[in-house]
Amino acid sequence: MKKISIIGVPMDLGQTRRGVDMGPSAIRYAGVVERLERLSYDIEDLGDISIGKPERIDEEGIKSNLRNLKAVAEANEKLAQAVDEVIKKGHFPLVLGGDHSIAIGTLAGVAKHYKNLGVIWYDAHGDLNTAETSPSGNIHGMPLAASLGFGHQALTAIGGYSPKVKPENIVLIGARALDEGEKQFIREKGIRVYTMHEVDRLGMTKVMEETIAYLKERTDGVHLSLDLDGLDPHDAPGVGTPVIGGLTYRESHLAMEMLAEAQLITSAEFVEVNPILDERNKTASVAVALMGSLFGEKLV
Ligand code: 5AB
Ligand code: MN
Ligand code: MN
Ligand code: MN
Repeated sequence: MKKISIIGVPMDLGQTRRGVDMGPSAIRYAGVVERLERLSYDIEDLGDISIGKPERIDEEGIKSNLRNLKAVAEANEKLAQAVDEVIKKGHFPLVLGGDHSIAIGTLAGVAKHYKNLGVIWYDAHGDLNTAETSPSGNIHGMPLAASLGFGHQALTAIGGYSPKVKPENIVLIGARALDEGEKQFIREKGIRVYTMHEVDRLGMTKVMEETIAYLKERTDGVHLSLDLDGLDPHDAPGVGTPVIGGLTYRESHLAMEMLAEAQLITSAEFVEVNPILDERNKTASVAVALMGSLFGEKLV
C-alpha cells in the first residue's frame, strides 16, 4: 500500500497530565510527513479529530471510576469513523496521539475490516484495566480491555460491535508495570506477553521473530499500537507515565525494521507523546524515526 492517511487525535481526557493533547502537533513538527514522503509514500494529512470538552464537574466519571467517560467515548466514535473511511479508500491509517484511550476508536475503525485482526501492544503497561480494577480511573489504562470486550459498555460498544480483537491475537511487548488485576487478566485469557524479562533474556531479534511468526499464521492484518512509554524514559522522556528499565531506541528501531521486512503491519498508532514533559521534542522525533523504520527506511 503506497498511500498513508494521517489522523491526529489531540486527546488528553484519558489521563490527568496536561500536554499530551499537543502530541499530534509535536509529531508533525518533528517532520512525519516529510519523512514518509521521502520513502515515496503518498501522504494525506487529514488533520485532527475534534475532542469535546470534559464535563465541568465530572460526577458521573468520578462515581464510576471512568474519568471523562462521555467525552472520551464521543471522540473515539469519531475516530472510529475516520479510520474506517481511510481503510475503505485503501489507504494505510496512521493515527497520532494523544493519550492511549484513542486506541479504542482506532481499533473500532480497523477491526471490522478483518476476520482475525492481530494487535501488537508496544507499551510499558498492559492497558488491560476496567473500572473495577483500575487504580486511577484513567481510561488510557483501559483501551486493550475495552477492545477485548471488557469494561463499560460506552467503551466496548464503540463502532457498534464488540469485541474487536481476540485475546490469542494479541502480543504485548515491553511490559514492566502491570497492575494486579491486569496480571490476573493476562493469565486468565492466555495473552502472549514479552515483558522486559523476556526481552532481556531472548533479545529483541528473537522476540520479534517469534511475534511475527505467531501473528502471521493466525491473523489477516496486524495493528501496531505503540505507546512511547514502551521505550525507556532515557530515550523517550516526553510521556505522562514513564517507567524505567524500558526498551531502547535501538531495540525499538530493530523491532520496526523487522516489522517492515515482514510486511505485517496494516495500521498503526503512535501515542502518549507529551511535548510539555519532553526535552526539545525528543520523544516526537523518536516517534517519527520509528515510523520511518516501520515504513521501510534503510540505512544504505
Ligand atoms: B498507558 C495504570 N496501569 O491504569 C493505570 O500510558 C497506568 O496508556 C496506565 O499505557 C498507563 O492507571 C496507561 C497505573
Ligand atoms: Mn504506557
Ligand atoms: Mn498505553
Ligand atoms: Mn502513559
